Amino acid sequence: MAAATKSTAGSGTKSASRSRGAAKSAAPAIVEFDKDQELHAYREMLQIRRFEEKAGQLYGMGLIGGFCHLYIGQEAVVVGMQMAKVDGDQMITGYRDHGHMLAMDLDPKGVMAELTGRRGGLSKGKGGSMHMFSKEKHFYGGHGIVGAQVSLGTGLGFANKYRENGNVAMAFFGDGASNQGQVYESFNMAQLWKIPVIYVIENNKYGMGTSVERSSANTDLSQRGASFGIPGEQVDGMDVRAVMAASQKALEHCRSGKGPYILEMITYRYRGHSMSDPAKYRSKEEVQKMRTEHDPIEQVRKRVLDNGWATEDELKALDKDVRAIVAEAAEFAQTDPEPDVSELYTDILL
Ligand SMILES: Cc1ncc(C[n+]2csc(CCOP(=O)(O)OP(=O)(O)O)c2C)c(N)n1
Ligand SMILES: [Mg+2]
Repeated sequence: MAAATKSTAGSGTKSASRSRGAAKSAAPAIVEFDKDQELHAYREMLQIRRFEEKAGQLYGMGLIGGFCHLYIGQEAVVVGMQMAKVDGDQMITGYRDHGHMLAMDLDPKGVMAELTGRRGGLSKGKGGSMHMFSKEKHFYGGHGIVGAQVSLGTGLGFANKYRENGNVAMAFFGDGASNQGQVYESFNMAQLWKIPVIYVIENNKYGMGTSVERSSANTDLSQRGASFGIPGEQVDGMDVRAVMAASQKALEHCRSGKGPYILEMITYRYRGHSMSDPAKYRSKEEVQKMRTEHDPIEQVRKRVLDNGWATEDELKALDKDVRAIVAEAAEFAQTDPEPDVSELYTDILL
């Protein structure tokens, strides 16, 4: 039996399938991945990890201005959801957005060049880390205002319903953002109008330097929709299989016209809130424990090797491939020119 059904990530006291409250939905049984799925998940998560490591390096070299929030540790959340969605389903998130963009198939060169403010960046070098979009790939940002994407994501879901296109919007936000007022205005409307939107709460245990326990009266965030009758469940967000299984169930719920769904992904960020965070609010041991016992990529790697689906050498070659893609992106992000001065007054609302 897969370990993922037995434990949630980290040292939290909650279990992935514990039931409480009227709207609590039972977690689906773990779906074992086949070889292709494991290797796909491995590659996608590794690409995000290597991209973020490189972004951290470029930031350290002074090549990235402004904010930069890394997604390292949380990769399974977005990759598991990507594996469950269908074409046309939208994603929208906050400022910790690089992983979502890579999972939505946005060009790593375009993302990295946006971080360094170059003209080949996805927002022509004028948006930076927190502000990138792609209508073509159904990615709607990249938002710096905590919680803003929840209302906007509800609007994306409303558009799906209005257009009868069968798609579902996925609005990602953090444990800190889950205490924002506009989240509940959105919940009310979404349930009232049966809007196809999944509220994905990425509970990485901290909002900046404040732990969930210090900021939230009820730390079972999956139940935040209970008073509206929105079903929700906690998911082991470090296990990509658990994420995919829960996402499939939630997507099916929304697509069949039953309205919104809440998925609380129990996850963890290894790095500070942003690059300027000394992270004094948690111990090194806590971070190390998550890395060694719950790492989303290591879990897949171990299963792949145990099943004999790839050798160490083959995984090394895959890592080399991924590193080459990231190196190319970093090279482009350092050599592409900055935007022309004439761009200063374009793409803005006056
Ligand atoms: C409306 C608003 N209030 C405060 C901030 C400052 N701020 C930026 S990130 C953040 C913490 C959010 O934490 P969480 O939602 O848990 O997301 P995480 O950073 O952990 O991914 C705060 C308070 C902001 N950007 N917008
Ligand atoms: Mg958080």
